[in-house]
Amino acid sequence: MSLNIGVIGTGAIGQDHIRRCSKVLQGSRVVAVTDINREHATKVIRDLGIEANVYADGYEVINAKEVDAVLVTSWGPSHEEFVLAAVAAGKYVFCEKPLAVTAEGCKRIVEAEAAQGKRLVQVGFMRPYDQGYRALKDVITSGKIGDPLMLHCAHRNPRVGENYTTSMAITDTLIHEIDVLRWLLDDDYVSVQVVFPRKAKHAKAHLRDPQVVLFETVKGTRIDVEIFVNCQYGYDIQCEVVGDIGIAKLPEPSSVLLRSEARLSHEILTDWKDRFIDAYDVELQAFINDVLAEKLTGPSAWDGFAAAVTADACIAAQENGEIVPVSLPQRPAFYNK
Ligand code: NAI
Ligand code: ISE
Repeated sequence: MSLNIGVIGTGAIGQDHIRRCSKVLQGSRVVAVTDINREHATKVIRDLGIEANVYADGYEVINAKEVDAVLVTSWGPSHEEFVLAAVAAGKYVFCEKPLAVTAEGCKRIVEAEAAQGKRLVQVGFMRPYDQGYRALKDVITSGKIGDPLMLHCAHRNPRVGENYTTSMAITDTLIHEIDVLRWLLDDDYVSVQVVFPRKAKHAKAHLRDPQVVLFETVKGTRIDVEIFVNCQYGYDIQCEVVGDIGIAKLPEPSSVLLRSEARLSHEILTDWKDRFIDAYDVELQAFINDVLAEKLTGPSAWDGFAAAVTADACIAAQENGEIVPVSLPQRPAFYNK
C-alpha cells in the first residue's frame, strides 16, 4: 500500500521532502502541494517530474480526498493552524520544527490530539534518526562511560541571513539540541542560563553571536551548548558526553582522509541539508511506515511542547542573564512510550 501525501510549503526543506517522499523512500507518493507562492509550488513539482494537484491553500490540501497524510513545511508561525486542522480531520501529520511558535500553541495541539484518542502528530526533529546520535545513545545506555555528568556541545552554522535574530538562535537552531539531548539522556531540563562572549566579527549589527546556553537536568547533568551561526568555516555539530568512567563523542560525518599539498586533511560540510541527509530519509521513512501501521513512534507533539517550553525559558534567560527555571508539566500518560 502506498501513502498519499499532501505538502504545505514548497521552500527549501519542503521541496527536499517532496523529492525524498516521491523518489527515495518506499511506500509513499506526493499527490498534493500548496505554497503561498503557487507558481513556485507548480515549478517544484514540474522540476521534480511528479504529478500532483496544486491547491490554493493548506486547508484544501488537508481536506483533499486523495490525501492520507500531511507534511507541514511552511514557515513556523503557520504550523499550528495546519496541524490543528489536520488533527481535526483525523489525518496523520508530520510537522517540521517548530511544532508551534509558542508553548501555548503546542499545548493546544497536544490537547487536540489527546481528544482524538490516538497519536496523529510527528515533529520534524531528525537528529534522533541520525546514525551518529543513535550510536552515542547506545554507548550511554550500555553504561560503558557510567552516568553522564556533563555534556559539551556546539551547533555552528557558517553564516545566516539578514533576518536571523538573537532569539532565532534558540527557536530555529538550538531547538535541535533541546530535543535531541532530552532524547539522548532520557531526561528533562530544570533550568537554563545564557551567556554571551565577545561578539563575532561577522555577526550582523542586530545579532548577538555566539552565545553559550547552560542547562541543568532533572538528574543533575550539566550541559553547555555553544551556538555560533557566523563561524565561517563550515556546518559543524559537536556533542561530547563526559561520564563517571569514560567519555563518548558524536562521530564526525564520514569523509575522505586527504593527503595533498603537504597536508593531511578532512573536508568539513557547510550545509545542514548534507549533514543530516540520511537522518531526514530515515525519519520520513519511519513516519511513512508508522502511518501505514497506524502507530506513530517518532518525536511527538509532547516533545514539540517540551521543546517550546524550554525555548521560552532560554529566551527569558537571554534577556535577563539569570538562571531561569524550566517548568514542564507532568507528561500525560497518553504520551508514555
Ligand atoms: P523556506 O522559506 O525556504 O520555505 C518555506 C515555504 O513555505 C516558502 O516557500 C513559503 O512561501 C511557504 N509558506 C509560508 N507560509 C505558508 C502558508 N501559510 N501556506 C503555504 N505556504 C506557506 O523555509 P525552510 O527553510 O524550508 O523552512 C520551513 C520550515 O522547516 C521552518 O519551520 C524551519 O524551521 C523548518 N526547517 C527544519 C529543518 C530541519 O533541520 N529539520 C531545516 C530547515 C528548516
Ligand atoms: C535551520 O532552520 C535548521 O534547522 C538547521 O538544522 C540549523 O542548523 C539552522 O541553524 C537553522 O536555521
